[in-house]
Amino acid sequence: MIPFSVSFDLNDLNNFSGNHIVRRYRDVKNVFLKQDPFLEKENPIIYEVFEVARSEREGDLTFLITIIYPGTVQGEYFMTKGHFHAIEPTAEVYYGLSGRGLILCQNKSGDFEAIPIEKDKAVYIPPFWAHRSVNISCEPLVFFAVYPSHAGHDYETIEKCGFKKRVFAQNDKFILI
Ligand code: M6P
Ligand code: ZN
Repeated sequence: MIPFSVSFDLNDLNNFSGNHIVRRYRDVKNVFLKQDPFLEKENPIIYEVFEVARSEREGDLTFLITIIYPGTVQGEYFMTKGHFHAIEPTAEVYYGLSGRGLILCQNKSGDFEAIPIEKDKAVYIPPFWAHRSVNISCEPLVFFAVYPSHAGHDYETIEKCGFKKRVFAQNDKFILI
């Protein structure tokens, strides 16, 4: 690989040349506690990822921006599916660009942390911790992320046991339940 740069111009992501991953309500509805007939019908985009992944080789890095739209499913804030890395001893760094959110982190011993993210805040997710991002604001939550290209995504493990806490809206604030 040779050095390169890419543009993440948020006003012009139509011309983005990497992987564009779009998750709509019906793709991710199972991660929410309740279901919503209106969202089922409209099937809006809950979040999307613009990822630059040119290699899966150990030593390379994959980077991306994620946009999680504002909203709730019956009061539970829009969020990502969440995953462990398939190659577990691999970390990840997020850097907040706009909006406000929580990064839910959980390891296989059951330890749980909810780390706030917002513009200009960096979050470190150590190896062995599953991670899920939640938008707790009324604007899109946008962040940059970078992780080792060979890490892979393991969705099944966390899907089976679930995260210990869910994030709900209550009186314009968030609560962890
Ligand atoms: C973050 C990163 C990505 C991930 C994305 C969506 O930006 O961790 O690797 O793909 O969130 O999360 P998920 O894959 O759990 O749906
Ligand atoms: Zn990850």
